[in-house]
Order: sequence, then structure tokens, then C-alpha cells
Amino acid sequence: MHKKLKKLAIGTAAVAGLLLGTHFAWADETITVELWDSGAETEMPTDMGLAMAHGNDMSNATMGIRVSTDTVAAGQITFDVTNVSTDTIHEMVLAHIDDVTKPLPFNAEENEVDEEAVEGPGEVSELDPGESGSLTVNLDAGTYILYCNLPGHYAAGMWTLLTVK
Ligand SMILES: [Cu+2]
Repeated sequence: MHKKLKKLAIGTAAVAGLLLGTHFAWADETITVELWDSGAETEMPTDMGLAMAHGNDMSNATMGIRVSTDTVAAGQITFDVTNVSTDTIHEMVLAHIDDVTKPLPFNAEENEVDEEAVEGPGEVSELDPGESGSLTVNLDAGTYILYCNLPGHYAAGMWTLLTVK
């Protein structure tokens, strides 16, 4: 009886170990994302979207997207997104891009990316200051852009690139 119980315990532990092992082997990558800004009173640049006039000098950005890594392996990827602003709503839209030298389709009147015209696997939309959200997607190899599409934010520099290998 005693021996049998011990055997059972070992068996259970082995199964648990196997399950854990499987879990870790297939663990998805997690990217921590912070949506930041310099405060609602800050004057925003208007030409800092990807491949816009000042798209490559991000030192002038007054809001942006900080990522824990800008390169991940293809597969299941989770974005843990936090809006670290104290006064402004932000979001994170994910889109695949073919060519980083080409601007995204932009609606100048609305001062935002034309989301309908951009191929995108998902988003964490409109987070209040201090709020968090997450997005889990399967990504193929390629180049992706994370951007905020609240009016004026993308053009103020609120985007970053992600390479999936
Ligand atoms: Cu924003």
C-alpha cells in the first residue's frame, strides 16, 4: 500500500513535469510595451510617422512606444501593453509592413493612419492612463510596426518597428 502510493506520487510528478516541460518548450514570447508621452501640454510634431519628413529622427518625438525587445522569433507572441501616460489615452495597433522606406497610408484630415488600408493582425485599443491590456497573435517572419492611432499621435512619433525572424 505504502509503496503503491509512493509510485503514484512519482507518476503524478512525472506527468506534471512532462506537462511543464512541454509548456516551457512551446512558451510564447512576451513583449512588454509601454505607451508614453511628455504630457498633454506638450506641442506635438506633425511629421514624424514612418518615412515622413522627420520619421527617422525619433529624438524629437513627444510620445512613443517603448518595447522590451524589437526582435522576436516567429510564432505565438504576446504583447503586454501599459499606458504609462498620466493624462492621455493611447493604444497599440499592430500592422505588417512590406517596405520601411514607404509611409503608411495616412488620412491627413483625420490626422491618423488609414487603418482600413493597412494589413494588421490586431490591436490593444484605447487604454486610459495607467491601464493595461494584452494581445496574443501568431506572427510570421517579417517587419511589423506598432503604432498609436489616436488623432495626431502617430505623426508625433508614436510608433516603433518590430522584426520577426
Ligand atoms: Cu497615443
